[in-house]
Amino acid sequence: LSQTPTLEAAELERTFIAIKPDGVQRGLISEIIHRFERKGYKLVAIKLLIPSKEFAETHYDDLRGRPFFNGLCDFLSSGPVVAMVWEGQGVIKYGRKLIGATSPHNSEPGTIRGDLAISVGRNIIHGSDGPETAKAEIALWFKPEELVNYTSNAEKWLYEPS
Ligand code: IDP
Ligand code: MG
Repeated sequence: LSQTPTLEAAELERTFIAIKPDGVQRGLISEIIHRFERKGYKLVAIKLLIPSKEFAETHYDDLRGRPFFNGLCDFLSSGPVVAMVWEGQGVIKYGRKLIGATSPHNSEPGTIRGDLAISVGRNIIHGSDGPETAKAEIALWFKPEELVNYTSNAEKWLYEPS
């Protein structure tokens, strides 16, 4: 088994994805994971946890002061969340495409929110919105040793040799 990565280090981009309590309660965990997995992205970390209100406030720190902030943080801490890190070329930006627009009303059919959600406050999934937030959110939700480094056997079929 080759452990030589097909991707250049700079292309091994990682993003933080979370299935919110509504997605978990509605039985959409496997549906959501399936969409990232079949695209070709590699799962490098996953855990189920109930975040505290304070933790939710830290996660959504940039939204402090917005009218929906308190309700949003109450909601994120209201039940189990599936926290994940996914890796692949362009996964931060394309992960947001798979997710769809913030409001499911504006999400295209074929996207996770477009296919599976209706209201903005119950839009089932979170995804980092850029490289800086991805880095910060991965560090907030995971200890370094929880990130599993391995070469996926599929990589040589997903990427051209560099
Ligand atoms: P994003 O999840 O698409 O990145 P953000 O603007 O970062 O969207 O907002 C974080 C979350 O806050 C959204 O996913 C949504 O659940 C919630 N939210 C955003 N705007 C509103 C709103 O106008 N009303 C209620 N909830 C909102
Ligand atoms: Mg956001």
